[in-house]
Amino acid sequence: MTGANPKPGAFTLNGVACTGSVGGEEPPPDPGTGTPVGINGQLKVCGVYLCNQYNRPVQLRGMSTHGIQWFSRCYNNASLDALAKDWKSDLFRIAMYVQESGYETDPAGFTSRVNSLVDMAEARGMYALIDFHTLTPGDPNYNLERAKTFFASVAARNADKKNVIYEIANEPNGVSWAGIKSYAEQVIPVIRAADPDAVIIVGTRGWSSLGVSDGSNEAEVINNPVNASNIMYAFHFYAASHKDTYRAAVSRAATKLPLFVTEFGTVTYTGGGAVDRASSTAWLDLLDQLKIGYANWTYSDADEGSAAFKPGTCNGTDYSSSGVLTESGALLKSRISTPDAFPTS
Ligand code: IDC
Repeated sequence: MTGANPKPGAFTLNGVACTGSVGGEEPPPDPGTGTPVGINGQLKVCGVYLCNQYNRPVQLRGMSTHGIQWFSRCYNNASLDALAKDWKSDLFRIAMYVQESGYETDPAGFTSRVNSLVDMAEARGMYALIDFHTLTPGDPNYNLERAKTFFASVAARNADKKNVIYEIANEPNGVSWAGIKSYAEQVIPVIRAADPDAVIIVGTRGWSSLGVSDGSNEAEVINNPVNASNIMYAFHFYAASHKDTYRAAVSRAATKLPLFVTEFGTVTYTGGGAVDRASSTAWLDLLDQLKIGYANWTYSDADEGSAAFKPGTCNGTDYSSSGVLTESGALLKSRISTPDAFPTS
């Protein structure tokens, strides 16, 4: 289903190209003509931007799960409905830890859980960011074989979908950029072999700080980029910990590198503490100005300042009223739910 390649049943509604079912195949769930995926279709990298099916830059704004091994109960039809309809989220990041009781303990089970969350996002017209959430150990090469197995499977299974973005290493740490680049150049071809047109996001040195948290900077990536096309680089920040120095690096890097903030928090890098409203607002204003997409940590009821919901929310069915939101959740909902104005020609 692409605008450039109409199929039987294609039609246009409110200026948006749509298709009905394709003969002989199961029709994909109708994401709705006004949804982020319905409007933007298959994404691609153009220059330093993420672009939609009309080759126009788009900024995707959304939320990240907490570790799905711990907060599975937070991801259900009611919570995903709230994210799509009330938050008007463009994006749902699926944080699949590899260690800490994650993927390595049950590869088949976690692969299947990720796929079902991809489907739940697709049914609501949201992009799904599949996050291979490496964290400890920080060298992604430790998980190279697991990454190849996992991505071969999810890329084959989701190849025909338009809503999938792959994030191959959450936060490399204690590893050189050369080591990360080597990992990326081995994992990307595995994804491309199965799903040639999807956007892939590569983590950067120093917990995806473009090297800044390791005393380096974006030059190491600009001077030695990953040898692959249609890729972006991840940048992460925690607003109470990472301020002007980091914002300056992003401002410089954004003129040279396609960046995606696949994770950030309004609090400190521990995931806890108070919301830093001033720094969070400065960051979000900068990302809006640069059209850099983002996913906030976390769409969960974890008992920590970064969580969007108050503890216990996921034991119930109400994800919509203002009373279930934390300060961070209220701030993010107010930012994410504003109109996108995605270009449609
Ligand atoms: C944190 C969680 C916390 C958990 C910890 C260890 O919020 O509940 O105990 O991980 O798994 C990151 C990581 C992300 C961290 C988050 C906050 O990507 O996994 O989540 N953070 O510390 N990078 C910087 C901050």
